[in-house]
Amino acid sequence: MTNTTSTSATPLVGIIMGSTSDWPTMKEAADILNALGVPYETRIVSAHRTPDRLWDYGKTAVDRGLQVIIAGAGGAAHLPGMMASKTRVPVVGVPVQTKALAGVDSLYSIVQMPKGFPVATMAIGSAGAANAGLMAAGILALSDAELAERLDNWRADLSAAIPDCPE
Ligand code: RP5
Repeated sequence: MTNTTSTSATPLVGIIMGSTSDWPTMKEAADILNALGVPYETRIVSAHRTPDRLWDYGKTAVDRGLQVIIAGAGGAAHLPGMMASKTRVPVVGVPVQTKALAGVDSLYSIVQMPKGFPVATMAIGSAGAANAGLMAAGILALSDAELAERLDNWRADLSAAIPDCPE
């Protein structure tokens, strides 16, 4: 999982997470980017366990061509905010659901950033991770007409799949 890309193209999105235990959640973001043909990479980067890795990742993000960073973490979830402090690349934060506090701890750790260093914070858990993928795709689609069309089609397909009645 440390060097996954959806294509051989240079990654435009970095999906980072604090632990391998976050991957089942963060895979939802990867699945969306795969479906939309957006090149990405995945990395384990922990604010607490691998702080030097976090610093290096943030320091090199612009030069490596990353356009969006999706950062997921649970509990004392400092990864998205610390990454936002280290790079101007937009950071989308995903609060991973925890057992002890159901992810409210993760949400509060990510969402209340001080003025000057934003993190676009998604919903707790897998819906948030999928939406992070869609948010990243939407940002990239602003300057990529073909991706914009794929995203519009994805949204239309989702709408068309919603039934009129519950049964
Ligand atoms: C956080 O601690 C990770 O993002 C993960 O959500 C949580 C638990 O990590 P593990 O103990 O499962 O590795 O840093």
